[in-house]
Amino acid sequence: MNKDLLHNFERDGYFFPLNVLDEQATEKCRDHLLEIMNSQYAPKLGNRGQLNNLHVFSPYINEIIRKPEVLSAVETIIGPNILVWSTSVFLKDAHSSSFVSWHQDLTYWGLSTDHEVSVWIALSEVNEANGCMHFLPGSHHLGQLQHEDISNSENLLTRGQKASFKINESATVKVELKPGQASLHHGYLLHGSGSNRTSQPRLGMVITYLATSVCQTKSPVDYAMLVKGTDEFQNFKDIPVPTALFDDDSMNFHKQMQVNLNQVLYRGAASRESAIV
Ligand SMILES: O=C(O)CCC(=O)C(=O)O
Repeated sequence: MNKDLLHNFERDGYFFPLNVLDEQATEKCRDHLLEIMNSQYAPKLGNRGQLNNLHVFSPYINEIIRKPEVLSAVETIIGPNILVWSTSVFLKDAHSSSFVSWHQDLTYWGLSTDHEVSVWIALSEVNEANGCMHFLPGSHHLGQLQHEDISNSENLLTRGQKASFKINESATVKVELKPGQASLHHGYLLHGSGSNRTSQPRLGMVITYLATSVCQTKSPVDYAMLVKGTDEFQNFKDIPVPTALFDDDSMNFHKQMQVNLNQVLYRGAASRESAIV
């Protein structure tokens, strides 16, 4: 299985479906995310459609990012020494016109290399009708493409960034997933997603894993959490493992990380409209 995973990932820039959470864990994770989204802390964590770095203050999400089923797949792609750089929850409410423009993740992340992989876990049914992701197979081989920032309040991306590349829709792949299944994608893979035309919310959480050799080039400091192996490079400041949901220390740490991340993500942007402060 892992041989196929690596072969397909290198050829196409993605792999799915990967079964990572059973029914009980999926339900628990979804309920936990809803609890966070409906809490008094939600406005500090991002926008309604995208909440960031929940693993920093949630012991339960911290367990999810270490699931052996996930780490084994990640190890196949980036090797045994693994950091978590970020987590983001993407919610599309029922009948929501939120979308994600076609983009490559690595465009504004400031990371030194593409020794990374993002694992997107479905916490609801995810299909064409409710706005699943679409991938352009093989587009990771194009390397870094030019992007422009397009202001649109329905776009869930930080800067509204869109790749300046003509997408041949007929060559794209729909990433339809069952709850508890995941897709993996490369940081240069062109991807995007459309609106939710159904009466149920679409929910997913993406975890970005880095090889420990990667470093941040756009800021003197950046943060990550070691989840497997050893970190002989120490390129990132270590994120402490949270012990209680929303405790003051981890919420302060989250804030500090967010301020730093905004500086990286919005470098050179004309506007910081959607920056989280
Ligand atoms: O959830 C979505 O529709 C898009 C997520 C995305 O762009 C990503 O995980 O890189």
